Amino acid sequence: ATKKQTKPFDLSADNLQQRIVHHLRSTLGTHENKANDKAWWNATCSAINELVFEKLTDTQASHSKQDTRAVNYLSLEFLMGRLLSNNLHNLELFGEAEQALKALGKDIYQVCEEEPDMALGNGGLGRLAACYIDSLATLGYPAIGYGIHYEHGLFRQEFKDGHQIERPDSWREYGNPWEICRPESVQEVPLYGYVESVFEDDGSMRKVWHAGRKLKGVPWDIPIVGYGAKLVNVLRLWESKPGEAFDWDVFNAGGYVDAQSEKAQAETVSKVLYPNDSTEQGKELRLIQQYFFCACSVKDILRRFKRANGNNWDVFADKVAIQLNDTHPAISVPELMRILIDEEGLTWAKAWDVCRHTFAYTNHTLLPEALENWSVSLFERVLPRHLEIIYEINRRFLETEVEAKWPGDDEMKRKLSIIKEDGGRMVRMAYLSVVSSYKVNGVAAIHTRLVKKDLFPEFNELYLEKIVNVTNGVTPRRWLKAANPELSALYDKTVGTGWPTQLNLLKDALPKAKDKKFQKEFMAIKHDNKLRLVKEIKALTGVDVSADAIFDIQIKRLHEYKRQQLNLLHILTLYRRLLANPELDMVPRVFIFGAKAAPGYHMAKQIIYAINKVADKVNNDPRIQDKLKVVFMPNYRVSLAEKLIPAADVSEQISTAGLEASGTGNMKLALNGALTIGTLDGANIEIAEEVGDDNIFIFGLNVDQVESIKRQGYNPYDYYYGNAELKAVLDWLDSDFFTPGHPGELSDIKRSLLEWGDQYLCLADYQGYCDAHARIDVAYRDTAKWAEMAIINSACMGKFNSDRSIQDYVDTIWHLKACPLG
Ligand code: 26V
Repeated sequence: ATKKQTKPFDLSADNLQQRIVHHLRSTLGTHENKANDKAWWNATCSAINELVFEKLTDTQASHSKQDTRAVNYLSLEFLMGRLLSNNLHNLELFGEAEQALKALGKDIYQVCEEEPDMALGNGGLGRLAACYIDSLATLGYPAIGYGIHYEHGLFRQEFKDGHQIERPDSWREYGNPWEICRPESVQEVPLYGYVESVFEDDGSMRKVWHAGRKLKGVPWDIPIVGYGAKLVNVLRLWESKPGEAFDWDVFNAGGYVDAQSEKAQAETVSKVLYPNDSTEQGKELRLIQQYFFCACSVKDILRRFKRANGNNWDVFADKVAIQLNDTHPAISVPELMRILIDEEGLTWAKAWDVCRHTFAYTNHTLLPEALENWSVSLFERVLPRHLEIIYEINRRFLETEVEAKWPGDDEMKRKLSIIKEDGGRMVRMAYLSVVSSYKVNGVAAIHTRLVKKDLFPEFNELYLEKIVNVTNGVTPRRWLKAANPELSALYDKTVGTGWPTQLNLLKDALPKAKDKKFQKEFMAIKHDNKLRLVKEIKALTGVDVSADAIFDIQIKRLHEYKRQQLNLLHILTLYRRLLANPELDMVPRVFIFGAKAAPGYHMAKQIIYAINKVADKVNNDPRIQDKLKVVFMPNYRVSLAEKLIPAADVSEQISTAGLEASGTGNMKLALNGALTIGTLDGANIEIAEEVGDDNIFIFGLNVDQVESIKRQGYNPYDYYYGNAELKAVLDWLDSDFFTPGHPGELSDIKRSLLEWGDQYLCLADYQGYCDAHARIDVAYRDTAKWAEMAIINSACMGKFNSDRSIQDYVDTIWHLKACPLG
């Protein structure tokens, strides 16, 4: 028998109840008789904060004493979602809080619903950062997350006549109980201006950057409680303000209004999260955002380093690791170089050595349009000194490293140059990141293979061992324990309560996969979760669906490469078959979508519109006897994912092979007992390895086949004319069947799949995809077999615990020592 672990806080429900009431009265100035749910939420958060901040202080004291290497996770995005229920679970106080609130006449789930999502991210990359800071704290590693304190997170999505419209998201309009401002750690950020060369008496030369403007970075700290609360780390988010005294003269000259507009300009920098997650637009404000938060973070890191180590730069990299979450924070490399050389007086060689042992870079995408290239002229205007430094990094890289490896090869120098010369001069941020980092990683095995083979083949030759794989993971605390309490309780009962940290323990349930009683329990939980979702669907969309249907779910950003349009083609195929034969024997299906489109991404918005229009028609067509329903849930976000994922039977992971770097939704869905229909792409491949080929519905072209079909010259018309059903559904989109009186409204989708070349090979994969869905229909009828497969999927997800990912980062990249509180 294992020893009962002690809880982080020995707090009774009674005690917690008193604390909540205390905060309701004294922090919020209200009273039990008149408090609304929002106030109860706020009071509960405050009661929890009291406990958490104590541990935060302890953690910081213990860090500065032990002074071991810490990782600084730099990311433009942290998609945190809600914090209350997560923090309660991590503090192992959820039960007590539930009881306390119940005694006060409140339902904890309803209270948690009051919390706005912290939607400071677009999708996979931002949510990954959130899972990783949870795991870092859980494993007791010293870590800080650095990001931007956006006033507005990702836009709120509404549908109007089926079209997406974007509304501002104001997650902290009336304050946020989790964050604390740290005015004592404000940083100053220079921008624009010019560089002066100052010649010293000894003949040496020094560069001085005279900034044209200064911003102020104000840090807001959010405590990150790991599971079991071994320590409390912090997420530090920077808010931009006008620099000290910068509007003083204008102000004194009676320019109060002008001063206000300068103030507004400065505050614009952290105003809003860019809602694109694939196209680089080269916007000045985005570059300033990146530099602003990198400059604040690097200065913050240096301040802490100096406090402990003075100017002993020899040990810098022993104390500091900086992880670049994609290239977005890559400007922190020339920023650190600038400070070390221009302000600390280090030689170039020494400063470069420091950087090369400090930075590591994670690549999250191979899509060429998502690779960041900044125009040299923009750089020159905004960050003149950084451009000089990048030139010098590039010169030395080409003249020493490239020259040594490929002597006299000018073509190679042109190819690997950090500055792209043809078609407008650009800074290639990915090359800058690879050259400056001591490790570069991809996020799933296949992705890393392609990063080496297709994205950075020469760098991979030049720097052996630099590119490594760390397969993504997700936190089982949020994505199973908190999101699926019933299944969690079943696992507690079956494999013990250690699984939230040791997710491999779920495997102990495998012997029960064929057990009828266990299957019944497992599927009854799924059914309960589906019933809850049925209500949510009704409330959000007005559509009635039955929990007896297969819930087939595709939730992710809307992107042509993720192929929501392929899902739609299959739905149209089923609809057509049903219209031809209303008695068709099929298991009823509900196709559920959740997806936001980048506001400027026309085709993505067209696909949303088409799905909504098809849904209108299908859901109101009595001929098909409810065998088919289509639901597009508006405003997909973390808190909605937490409701959808536990209710899924089928998980759609259908990207064109080679284009989805990893995917993480695929892991969350399988963990909650959904079966994957997917291509051999990203982490799907590793999921298939874990669950076995018989427990996953794989279809379509693999990476090699995609490559070869593209090489041969892909012709979508071959598939169009060669497949009568495919032709019929595509032609259907040209009619006004789904948009009565407005023919052609959905034609762009057909055009993109035929005339515009079907870049993502939907038509090539169409038949395989339909066949895989037919196999699902057959499999679902065998309820025992389906239950067994669902159990196997869930129980085999141990590998995809983000704690495992973080341990991989620690072992291969960061080399940290765990420092749990005593
Ligand atoms: C890219 C860009 C391009 C420039 C404009 C602003 C912007 C903002 C975000 C991004 C990120 C795109 C990369 C991304 O989210 N990749 C996803 O990363 C996940 C975590 O590794 C992975 O599971 C997904 O497969 C991958 O698409």
